Amino acid sequence: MRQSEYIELEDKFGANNYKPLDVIIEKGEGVWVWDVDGKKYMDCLSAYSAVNQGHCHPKIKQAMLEQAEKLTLTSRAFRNDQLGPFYEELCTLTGSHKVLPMNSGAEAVETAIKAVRKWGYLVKGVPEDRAEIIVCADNFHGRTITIVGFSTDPTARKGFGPFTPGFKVIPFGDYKALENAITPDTVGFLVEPIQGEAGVIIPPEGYFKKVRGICTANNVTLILDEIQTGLGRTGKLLAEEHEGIEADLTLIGKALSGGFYPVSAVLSNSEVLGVLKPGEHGSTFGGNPLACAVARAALKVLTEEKLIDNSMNVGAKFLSGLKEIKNAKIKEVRGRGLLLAVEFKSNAGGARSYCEKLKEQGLLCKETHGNIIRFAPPLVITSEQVDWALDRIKPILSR
Ligand code: IF1
Repeated sequence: MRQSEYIELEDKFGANNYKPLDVIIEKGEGVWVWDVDGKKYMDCLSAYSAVNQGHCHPKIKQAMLEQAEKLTLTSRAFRNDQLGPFYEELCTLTGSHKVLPMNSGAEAVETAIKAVRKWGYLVKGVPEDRAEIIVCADNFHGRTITIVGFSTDPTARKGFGPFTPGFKVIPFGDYKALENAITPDTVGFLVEPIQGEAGVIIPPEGYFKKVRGICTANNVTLILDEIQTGLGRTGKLLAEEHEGIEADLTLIGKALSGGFYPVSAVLSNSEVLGVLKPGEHGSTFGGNPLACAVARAALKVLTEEKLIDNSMNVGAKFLSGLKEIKNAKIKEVRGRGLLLAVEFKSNAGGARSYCEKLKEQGLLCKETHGNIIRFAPPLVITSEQVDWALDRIKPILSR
């Protein structure tokens, strides 16, 4: 089939909720993907940071195949031999006390909301149905009704109400706003360490240290959504390490499976997740043996192959390369580890046309908010491959 025929099929039979670049990918390996005509591209999006370990990593693939031969799903009505070891390995790696496994990122967010509300009533003593959670403007935490209900993006929320009550929005990066928003009914502050969808927005230095202190002082749980920033993307295992803090609840997903399978998790100190009792929460697929086996292999690859250090080192080189680009239309170049962005001025005519030109040159990138290009290649990218990318990006972004 020709590329246009695949596109026609999608347009004819699929819901129209995406506007992808017109490239039909059929194969991937490491940082590379190939389209149905055999054209090779460097993937600079990594499925929004889900394939940090690179496409079709052989060790994760092996774990998946071996587990699929043996057992895939038991439900949580019975136990399975992968869940306990997965819990232990994940807790040891992240220094957590307890894990609650789910599937998508949005489910991890929903789980955290339920857990901190319950904690608020049982432990903090908030009166029933009064719990409040504070979130940030320009957040992105997923697509469920509750989550889009506290989004500030009109496209994400308009037409989907009525929404779940109990959320309060404050500006990102402003710890005084957090201090002022907290009431005796506040049970949690849900925030991304770096706002991804908003355009790789890095908060002011010291923000999270202040936030941690304010949450502790007011008996408010700090919930860090590390679904995009976690698992090496920013040059640390978790982005919270950049500020030397620890969240009460940490949400991970995406790269927890290296892109093979939807696996997410809520990590916590025992007090918060400890409030959930049998029957109060769950999922048919959450914690299934196939997911656990894949996630165990995905975590092992991250550490064994030193992908987190690579993200830090190669990311710094990528960032300084992008900063060398001279173009009056560029407003800012920023990033941490391999989560990088180039923001164009609002009158620059948008970022989409740059993404189209980069595609012609063999690089797949995605614009966000019209005027920002995000560069987030798999963490297996080598220094030479960064040179290859910069050789192509520089001339195009200089125009
Ligand atoms: C799509 C964005 C990235 C996330 C954070 C939770 C979730 C996400 C911080 C939900 C998901 C995805 C979803 C994807 C696009 C993508 C995205 F541009 F929309 F913001 F990565 F930057 N928390 N982000 O980034 O996880 O339920 O999707 O597993 O197409 O909607 P999910």
